[in-house]
Amino acid sequence: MNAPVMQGLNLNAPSYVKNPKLIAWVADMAALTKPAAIYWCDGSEEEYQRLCQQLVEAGTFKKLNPAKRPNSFLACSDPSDVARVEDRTYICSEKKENAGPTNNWMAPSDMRALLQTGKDGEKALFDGCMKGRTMYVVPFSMGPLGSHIAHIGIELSDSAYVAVNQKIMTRMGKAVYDVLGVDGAFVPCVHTVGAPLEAGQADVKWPCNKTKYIVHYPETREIWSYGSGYGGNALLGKKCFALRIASNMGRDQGWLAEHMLILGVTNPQGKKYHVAAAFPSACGKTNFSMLVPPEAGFAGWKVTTIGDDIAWVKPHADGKMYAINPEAGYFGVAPGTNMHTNPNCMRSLDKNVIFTNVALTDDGDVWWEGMEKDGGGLPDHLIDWQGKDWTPAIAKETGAKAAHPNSRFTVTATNNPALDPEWDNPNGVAIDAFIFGGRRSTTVPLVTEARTWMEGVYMAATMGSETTAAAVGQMGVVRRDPFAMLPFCGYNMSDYFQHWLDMEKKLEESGHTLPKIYCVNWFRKGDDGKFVWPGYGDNMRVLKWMIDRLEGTATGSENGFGVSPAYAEINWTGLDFSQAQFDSVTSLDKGAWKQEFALHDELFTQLAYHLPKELVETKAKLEQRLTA
Ligand code: SAT
Ligand code: MN
Repeated sequence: MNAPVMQGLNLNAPSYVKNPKLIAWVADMAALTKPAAIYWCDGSEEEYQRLCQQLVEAGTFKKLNPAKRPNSFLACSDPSDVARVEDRTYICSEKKENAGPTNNWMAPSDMRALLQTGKDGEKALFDGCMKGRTMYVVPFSMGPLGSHIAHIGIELSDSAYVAVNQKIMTRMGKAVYDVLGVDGAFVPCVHTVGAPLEAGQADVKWPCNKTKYIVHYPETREIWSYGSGYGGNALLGKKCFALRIASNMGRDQGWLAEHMLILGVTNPQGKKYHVAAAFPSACGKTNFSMLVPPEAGFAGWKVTTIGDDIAWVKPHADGKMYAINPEAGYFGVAPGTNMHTNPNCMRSLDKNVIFTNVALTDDGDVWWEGMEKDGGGLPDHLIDWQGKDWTPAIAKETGAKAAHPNSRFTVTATNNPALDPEWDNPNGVAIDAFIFGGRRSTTVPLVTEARTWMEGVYMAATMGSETTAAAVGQMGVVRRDPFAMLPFCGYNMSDYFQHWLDMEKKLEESGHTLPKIYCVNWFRKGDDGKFVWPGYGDNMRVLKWMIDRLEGTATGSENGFGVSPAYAEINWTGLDFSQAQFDSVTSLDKGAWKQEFALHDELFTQLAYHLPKELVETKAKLEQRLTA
């Protein structure tokens, strides 16, 4: 062990950590945050068990009944710390215009004064923020270790909950240091729950702070997160690194970091395709990525998961675009998940799971809304996610949810029975199509193929979606969510559009085949307010039509917006879905589209700085076709 002693604190760096820059940074951060101890995670199974046990003793974790849910735990957060905090999330680029109008911005010098250095006698937020706690040094690789598409991060966190979740969500551990070597690059990520413990002060089971800052410095590729212990605010490899920082890397280096699942679909002849699909948080990406094709009519078809949330896509010398899933686990929404909506996911959750904010059953298992559809009905009694008694009668009277609507499971990808054999391939998988989808009760049809890359980018750029519980704020209002990246694009959104447009030229010039682009909407509602399209496994019918298009066996018909399937082109075997129902999910209503284009105008006005003029020209053409 090399053990520089600083301010009475032993840095304790293991001998296998050979990167002087990393060691110096950890020393600096320890001097700033003043933890009681530093612990270097090695990523071993033994360590995972030990930290989980520690979390049980601290009251953060409850161990679930091993007969029902082996090696699994439930964490219930502070009721104020249950989702990403978009209004507290900052992109601190040197110039405000480089963060763009869709991101919160503060000058890096001002932010550093606030977080690190202090100003005018005010103490910096990170100064002493880890007092009384252990600083965990968490080394992780986003992407298969050593893959040319992967990148390394080191997270310093005073939360053991973060350390164990990172073990599941990333390739975390000792081996990362071999890849890093003496002079390798890493993205430094500092996280604190912002709840220092004074001597003798008892801890709470979910420490956090009312004040929250989720901060990114794109130029120096740094992440600083203060005050939250939850999901995307605290597991910094995910949205902070793999999307906000990586989107900046992608722009500079000519690749794409996207909020996309990746799946493989194999036809009965054994030919396999790969698609990457973008949907906003809590709109069914995990379900789609684990889809089970309908039994009737789809014998021999197989869908396999490469990733459920994030894709890094890089052009390759063989003329194709290759995608990897930078993550190694799933942090998925629990409510609504059941044997009908996602059987593969339910099977993934049999063992070795961390649940956050779901309900506890009387026999020490977990429960969430939607599970009643698996035959058991509603349980007579539960402890809800806030620790209160829950019964069907209470729920009826007060509307109380047993599980928080954004409650989550953390589980390793290898638990997934539908895991694609190539999911860990360092070279990634070749992408044949991109899909973009929002949650729209009206207007946007079930499926449309873009005629051109340009029109595909337009569809993605103007995507809208009704908001969900994944972010703090009002639910169910339509907001524009370009590329499902609104909360995750780490630079000016219009420059991001330009990057997508530039990809076409760059790829064509270098002899690449461009993936096709599709726009989907599973969420159209009828006059009765109910979803018309059955969704889930039946989405296979739409996926198959896309494959037919790729293979050139479906003609489709032009609908002004792009190319859409004729009723007869969809395989309806086993599903009773009439032409009239089909018309109601595919119809284009001129009046609704007039209003829709007015909203596109609003978006374009907001994004006027650097907005590619081709998008405005495309809008004029589409508007002419759709509303004339
Ligand atoms: O909280 S996370 O960002 O990890 C999940 C999500 O909102 O998609
Ligand atoms: Mn997501």
